[in-house]
Amino acid sequence: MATVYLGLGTNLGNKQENLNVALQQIEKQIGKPFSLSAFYETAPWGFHSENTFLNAVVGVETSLSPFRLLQITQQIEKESGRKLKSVAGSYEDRIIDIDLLLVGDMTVNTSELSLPHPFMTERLFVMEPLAEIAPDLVHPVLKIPMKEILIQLKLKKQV
Ligand code: PH2
Ligand code: MG
Ligand code: MG
Repeated sequence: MATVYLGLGTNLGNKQENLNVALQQIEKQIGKPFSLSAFYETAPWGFHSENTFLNAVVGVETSLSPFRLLQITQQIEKESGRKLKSVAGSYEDRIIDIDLLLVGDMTVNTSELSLPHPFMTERLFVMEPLAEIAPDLVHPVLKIPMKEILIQLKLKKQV
């Protein structure tokens, strides 16, 4: 079994509902969440859009492999009606995005999947909910607890 943290984001339609539908599917297809953050309203990061995001992080225990998890989360995105994946490095509005942040302390570096998520420590919309539910969880590569990474990120954003 591995402890998995998934990042959820939506900035189209009924965002609350989109997160709830994704969470139901995660419970059905991956495992029962042991922890769920609050839903955070956040400004679009890395692209321009008039639609603010609702972001959350959920923790799940599962024996599924990282690649199986990727397949399942992409299938849930598709079934929720997500049309566009980011093309050539530019982001798009989306009904639901489910990102694999951490799968235990596994590291994966392939073209389809990188673990830990390579940008998670740069993004307040990930680190805020993650540090809420797992403040003492140590990042498997940086070896720093999430609450510390969040403090450092907030300081960096002030500069
Ligand atoms: N996801 C992105 C790019 N930018 N900004 C916010 N606020 N929330 C997101 O979930 C998000 C984003 C890429 O997936
Ligand atoms: Mg994403
Ligand atoms: Mg994604």
